Amino acid sequence: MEISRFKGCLLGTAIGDSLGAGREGSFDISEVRDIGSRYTDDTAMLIGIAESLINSRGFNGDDMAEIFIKNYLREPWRGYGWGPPRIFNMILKDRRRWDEMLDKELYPGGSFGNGAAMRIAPIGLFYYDEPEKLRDVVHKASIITHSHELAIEGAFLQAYAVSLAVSESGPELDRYQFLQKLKESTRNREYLKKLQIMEDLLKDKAERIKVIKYLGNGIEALNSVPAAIYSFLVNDDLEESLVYAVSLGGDADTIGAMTGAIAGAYYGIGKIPIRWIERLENRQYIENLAERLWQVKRDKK
Ligand code: F2R
Ligand code: MG
Ligand code: MG
Repeated sequence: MEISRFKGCLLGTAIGDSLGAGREGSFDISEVRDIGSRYTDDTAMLIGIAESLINSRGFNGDDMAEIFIKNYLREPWRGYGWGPPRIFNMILKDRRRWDEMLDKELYPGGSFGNGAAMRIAPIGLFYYDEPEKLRDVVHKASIITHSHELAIEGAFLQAYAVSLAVSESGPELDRYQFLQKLKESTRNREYLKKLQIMEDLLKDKAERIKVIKYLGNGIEALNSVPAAIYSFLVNDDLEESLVYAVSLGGDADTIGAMTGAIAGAYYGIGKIPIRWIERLENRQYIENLAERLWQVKRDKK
C-alpha cells in the first residue's frame, strides 16, 4: 500500500474535477489540456469522506453526515446537485437521521444521480483489502444522500475499481482481467450489461461517439461510472485518461473526477503532470489529507 497512490487518488479526483468543471458538454479535445482554477462538489464531498474516515478511524454515519453538512455550509457555491443540500437541511433543521434514506422523499425510489459514486474513492482506498466490508461501507456512505440501487451499485463499482487500482502490482495493467473482476463483483444486471459492452469497446478502440452511445456521459450513476472506468482502461497514462474522460462531455467534472480517482490510485502522484498539481486549489490540504488517511489505514492494520 503505497502512500503515493493514496495521494494520486485524492489529487487525481480534484484535478479531473477541475479539468471538467465548466466544460460540461465540450467535445473539443484540444481545449482540455489545462485545469480550471476551482474544483466542485465532487471533490468537496470526497474531502468530507476522507476527513470523516480519519476522524472516526473508519466509517461513522453521524460523523460523515455532520462533516458533509459543515463543508456544504462553508462552501455552498461548489455546484452541488439538487438533492444533497435539501437532505442536509432535513438532517440539520428537522433533526432527521443520516440513515433514513431521506432522498426517497425527494425522488421516487431514491436518487440515482452519481453523487454517491463521485465522492466514494477514499472508501475504496481505506477498505481496499476488505472486499465484504467495502460493499457494506459503500452502502452506508451512499444512503446518506443516495439510496436508489443504481446509485449504490455505481458507488460500489467506483470504489471497487479504486481498490483494484491501488493494489495492482503487475508491471503492466491487464485491462481485461481488471474488467473481469468488476463483472464478477457486480450484483446489478444493468451495470453488468455495460461492463460487457465495455469489453467490446476496448477491443475495437471504439470512437467516442460510440462510447457515449453505449456507456453514457450523464448525471445518472449508470451513465457516468462506466464511462469513468472505461476512460481509465482505454488509455495508457494518467494525463490521457483524464483528457479523454473530460472530452466525453456531458457530466464532465464528475466523469473526470471519478477517472482521476482510479487513474491516480493506479499511477500514483508521480505520474500527475506538475503543471496540473501546481494549479490545483487546496493542493497541500488534499495531499496532507491523503497522507493522514494512509497513516490511519497503516495503524489499523
Ligand atoms: N450539475 C451539478 N450540479 C448542479 C448545480 C450546478 C450549478 N451550475 C451551480 O453551480 O450551482 N453537478 C453536480 O451534481 C451531480 C451530482 O448530483 P447528485 O448529488 O447525485 O444530486 P441528485 O439531486 O441526487 O441527482 C442529480 C440529478 O439526477 C436526476 N435524478 C436522480 N434521481 C432521480 C430520480 N429518481 N428520478 C428522476 N431523476 C432523478 C435529477 O435530474 C437530479 O437533479 C454531479 O454531476 C456534480 O458534479
Ligand atoms: Mg461537480
Ligand atoms: Mg458533475
